[in-house]
Amino acid sequence: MGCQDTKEEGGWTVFQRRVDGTVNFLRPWNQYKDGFGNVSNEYWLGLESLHQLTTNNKYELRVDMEDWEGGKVYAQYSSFSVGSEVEGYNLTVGGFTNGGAGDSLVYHNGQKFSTFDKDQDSWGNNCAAIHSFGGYWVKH
Ligand SMILES: [Ca+2]
Repeated sequence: MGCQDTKEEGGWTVFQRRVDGTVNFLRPWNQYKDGFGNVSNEYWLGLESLHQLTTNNKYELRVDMEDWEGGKVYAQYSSFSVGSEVEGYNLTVGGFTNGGAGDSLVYHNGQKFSTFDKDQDSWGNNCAAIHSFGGYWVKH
């Protein structure tokens, strides 16, 4: 991907894109830290880059989703930042606007980032490992 590249789309920096399943998102911690995938298709920017971006500038977060019939919804947050590695790359979001997608992030606000090989969720087990998703900010 050129792991540190970001793609500007209408003033937005795209840090995750999932389109067609061609990229495997079930990856270990170090790849979520550094980034992976292809910037022109499916990719993850990387936690360290997200931390640097959101530390140096104010960011909003917008999550766009489109179904197979072309229906589009989004969720938007007026503030978004990711903490340092020492802080577990914890998530901070605020100011939710519902564009039809609902709010799936406030519940996880403040949580550290977890992957199957690095359990930082606040649950007794490792949510990312048990449910076999890639990395995310998960409370439970
Ligand atoms: Ca845990």
